[in-house]
Amino acid sequence: AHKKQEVAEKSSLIPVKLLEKSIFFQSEVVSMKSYVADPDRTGIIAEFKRKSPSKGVINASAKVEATSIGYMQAGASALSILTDQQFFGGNNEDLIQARKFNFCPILRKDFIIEEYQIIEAKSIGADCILLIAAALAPKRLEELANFAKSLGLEVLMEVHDADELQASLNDALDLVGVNNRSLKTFEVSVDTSFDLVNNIPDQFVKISESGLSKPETLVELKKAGYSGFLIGENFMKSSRPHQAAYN
Ligand code: IGP
Repeated sequence: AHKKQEVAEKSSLIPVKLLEKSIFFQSEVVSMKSYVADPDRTGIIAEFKRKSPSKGVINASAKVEATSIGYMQAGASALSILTDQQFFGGNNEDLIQARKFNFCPILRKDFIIEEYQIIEAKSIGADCILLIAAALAPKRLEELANFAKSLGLEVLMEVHDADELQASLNDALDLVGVNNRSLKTFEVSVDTSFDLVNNIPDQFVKISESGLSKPETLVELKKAGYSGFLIGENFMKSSRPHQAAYN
């Protein structure tokens, strides 16, 4: 409690005490791990993002309510909502809206580096947070993962290569995502997922992230051991993202 207080006092953000009063903070988390690993579901984590550093504006007019409901009706297992404003054009209100209209696991997609953001994630209705191995020292990543677990949230760790994976794996994680998009060149290669799958212990639910569009690729990834598929741009570039999700 002390630590949380310190974080809040350092910032000009909403005090932790208020965040903790949110109805979402008090509600039970929906398990991303079990929804994504459920063989009777598709494993697709459908993402809402308006723009990205690699593509610029993808869709400026899509509404988060219709899109998120449509994604779930089309058979997604879970939602990923960008809350980063600067690079992805998202905000916390998007996640709150998605939460109000859907009973399903929701991933808060953002660059999380401190405890405050994790408390905030829970207060806006997220069930799972993203921790990016490339952005955090392994010890710090584990500390943040344990903090998230202490609030009942699940944790998805994202890696780009075998070194990150080896350095940062820890028991507090629930899901491990392999990002097919290089952070440095923005180039996408699904081979990254195929190369790393056997380095991920089976206790973690395995997710392949980015650049996915073909059903055949998902079938191959599933055979290789992935249960989750994070798809954004391929849906969002359509004027009706949720209809794209049906195809
Ligand atoms: C989705 P795509 O290529 O389907 O739009 O990718 C998702 O993997 C991507 O948005 C993403 C991301 C991230 C965004 C993966 N890791 C970290 C922001 C931060």
